[in-house]
Amino acid sequence: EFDLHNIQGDIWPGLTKKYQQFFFFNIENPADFKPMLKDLADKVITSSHGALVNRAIIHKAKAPPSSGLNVAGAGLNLARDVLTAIHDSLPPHHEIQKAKGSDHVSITGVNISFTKRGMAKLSKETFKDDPLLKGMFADMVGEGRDEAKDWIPEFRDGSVDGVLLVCGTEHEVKEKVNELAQKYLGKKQGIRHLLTLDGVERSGDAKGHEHFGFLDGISQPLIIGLDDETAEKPGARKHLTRPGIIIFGHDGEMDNDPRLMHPPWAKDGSIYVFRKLRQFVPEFDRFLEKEAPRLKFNKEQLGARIVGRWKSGAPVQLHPNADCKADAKFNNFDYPLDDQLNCPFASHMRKTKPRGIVENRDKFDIMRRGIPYGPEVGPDEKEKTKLDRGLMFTCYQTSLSNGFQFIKNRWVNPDTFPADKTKFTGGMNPGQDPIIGQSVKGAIEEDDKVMNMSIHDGEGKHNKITFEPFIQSNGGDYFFTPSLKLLRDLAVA
Ligand code: N7H
Repeated sequence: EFDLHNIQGDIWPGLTKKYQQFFFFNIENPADFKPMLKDLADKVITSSHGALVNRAIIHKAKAPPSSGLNVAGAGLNLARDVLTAIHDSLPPHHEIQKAKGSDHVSITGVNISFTKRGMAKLSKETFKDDPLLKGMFADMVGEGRDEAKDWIPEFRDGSVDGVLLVCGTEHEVKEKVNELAQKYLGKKQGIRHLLTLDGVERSGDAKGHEHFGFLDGISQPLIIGLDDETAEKPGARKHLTRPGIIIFGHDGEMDNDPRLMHPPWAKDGSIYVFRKLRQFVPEFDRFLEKEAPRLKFNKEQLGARIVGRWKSGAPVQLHPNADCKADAKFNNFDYPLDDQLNCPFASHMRKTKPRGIVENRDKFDIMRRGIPYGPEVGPDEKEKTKLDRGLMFTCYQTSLSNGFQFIKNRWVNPDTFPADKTKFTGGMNPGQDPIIGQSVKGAIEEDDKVMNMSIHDGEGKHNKITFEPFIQSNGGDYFFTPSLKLLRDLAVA
């Protein structure tokens, strides 16, 4: 059912990224650029299949030889059919061993996506998906929560037509981007380079953790038919996602939003959100320190309630008092309908996926593929942020109006969501998401200015916290990520 050679690998299973460059470009001369799309598809772009093989090789390069060619060990639990297909196409064992022997396993992953303007230049009408047509600037700045002055100029002026993603280690990525910029994305090929942004995984104990200190990338949709649905023990897996919620042309897409019938050429593509979110880390830490005693919590307990997981990743719903490292990646749980004793209704995770209250469980799912950026907090940043750090937030879905945009506009920002909970929140509304919630700048209504969240304190009594946003949006855009077949077709269109 799935053509793993046709889907770009960052959509699923995700490109392996210690370091990532986002190369944003403008298509000045479409006629010169179009023929490049075939070469890119044939020689450069990493498909789902390619990404799986890369993972197996990278993982194998680290694992002891005795572990054999076990792809399942490469941090993925794959559906049986996918596993068989991958095993059959892996390089022979001795080649992998050779790669392991050399001190440099050079494996990069490369993907490409286009804005609606880029797609129009490549002669494809875009979708009827309103946010995609609007672009992120009109969508987010228009709404009054993002401020134009904080946006990177290149995202403001509507000149971004596409983005090339290159993932790997820092050295490999930089070399690869230079090479590709010359061969396929240079002046000669009708391309004007606009801007490069770098993401970098944190290292040491902070590996896999975003800058506030929390392990990320745990609660990802498991895609029916691609991921192993029985992977998470104990108990049946609660949160499965139909493939069409994330990838066009598959089961679930039509229910996703029947008004947005996709054109057949979209099959195996997805909609990609890129958004640079600056994080104010010292401010977040000082806030936890200052507020925790008033709420009869320690700093870690309050942090866990704001995010929904402890820094290790263990869900606070299951472990309200102390971290539990054994459950660091546990994801098979729901929230009770009518209490927030362990986990506030408005905590980041509960806002962005209100497990338990949404009838259609997978409809609003997104596949997050972000990467942190910027340096660690320095000694002269005890109180206030001086340097630029945060998250290059990215995600995939087949409907922005059910995915990213819906989550932000209907769940994260309105303090009234989830509805009808005032009986359990001391009469106040549940509040805004304290991690990514944004107020309306210059708002007249009090409700749009103040950010607050209802919380039950360490003695189980209702309380409230009030905060300033801990993030700032520097902008981004909405993109379409085509299948490899479509790239080849566009080359001759
Ligand atoms: Fe969030 N954080 O560190 O606090 N996020 N997020 N996010 N987020 C999650 O379970 C974070 C952002 C979602 O399925 C975790 O994988 C930060 C945006 C969703 O239960 C942590 C930023 C949007 C989930 C963070 C940020 C989302 C989720 C727990 C920005 C969408 C899964 C780790 C700087 C609009 C919920 C995990 C579920 C989890 C953090 C942004 C959405 C630690 C710092 C913009 C859907």
